[in-house]
Amino acid sequence: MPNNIKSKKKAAFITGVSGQDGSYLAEFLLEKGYEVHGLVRRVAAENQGERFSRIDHILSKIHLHHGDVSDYPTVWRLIADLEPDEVYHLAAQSFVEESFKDPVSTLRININGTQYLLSAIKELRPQCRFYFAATSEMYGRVFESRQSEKTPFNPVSPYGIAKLASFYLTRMHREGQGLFAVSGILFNHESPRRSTEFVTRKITSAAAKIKLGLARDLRLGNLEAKRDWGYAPDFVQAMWLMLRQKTPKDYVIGTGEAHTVREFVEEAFGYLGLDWKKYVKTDKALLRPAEVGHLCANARRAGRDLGWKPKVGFKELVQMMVDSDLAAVSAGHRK
Ligand code: GDR
Repeated sequence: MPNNIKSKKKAAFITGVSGQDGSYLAEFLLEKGYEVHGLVRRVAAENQGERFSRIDHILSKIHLHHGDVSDYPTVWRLIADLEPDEVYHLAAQSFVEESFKDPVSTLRININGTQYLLSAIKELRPQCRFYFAATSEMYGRVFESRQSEKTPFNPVSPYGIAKLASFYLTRMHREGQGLFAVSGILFNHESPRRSTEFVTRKITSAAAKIKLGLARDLRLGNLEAKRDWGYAPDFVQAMWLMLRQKTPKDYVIGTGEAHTVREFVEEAFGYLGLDWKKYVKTDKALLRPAEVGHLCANARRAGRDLGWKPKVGFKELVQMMVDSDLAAVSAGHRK
């Protein structure tokens, strides 16, 4: 298309498009008729096979841009060139455990990128709507058993602290600079596309391997941590709905049902007819220096304003992930 003829489609720009949420969001926006642009790190571009596995099937339909969200000239140029109508800022160092090992990179990536995007939007494209991927990890050692938009924050990891800084930067640009900039405070959300460093997929992929005789045990850290686990595709719909509102606001997104890691294990192994106690071993090396013990969403505001509610519940989610891993492991083993 010649440069001077602009597509009439709405343009969305997703940072972190090759991740779990980015891939589901890109699919969702394509279905809604958007022109979808995604930012991927150069390292991701170099290992295309594995890193693009989640977006392989839509690569011909989306526009990929290579660069780093913590590089200001790249961010500036992309906002100037793409003139997006909506920006979904999902790119992050998203593994909480890693943030204890490398807090400096976590702070740099998870804070700077947000400020760069907001600055560029403010200068070049102030009508653009901005979504920031905030997190329940910001509640940390919780002050209430169910966390809503009104619950005070109390983060205990470098990851949670960095996300909270970005949450406030987003709010500052909304309240002080007049941008349509909102944060979704998303509780844990999983799927067969989750990477295996996170506990849910670590459990389902190990259970599948044990079932097929390809692994003997599974080492885990804290089994008593409670999380509110939802299904990622339900959550990306909420991101889009937040940008449809008349008044920009932050929203908590979660199912309102919490389970321990132990319950997740029981459900996954039980579904395969395995007694988890024979296979799961706890390993002190996997405990976190500071743990968030109990997270459970109060997503009433999202229900009321966005009409959002989760479609997939806990059991269905676990079983779907186990089924997917069982199929993948058997296919890989047959090759
Ligand atoms: P979380 O997800 O830290 O909640 O952040 P994760 O799956 O890593 O941990 C959940 C809970 O399980 C406990 N746990 C283990 N975790 C991992 N990864 N590996 C283990 O072996 C293990 N054993 C027990 C953890 O201690 C923790 O309590 C996720 C990420 O997606 C964030 O980016 C996101 O912001 C939040 O969810 C909402």
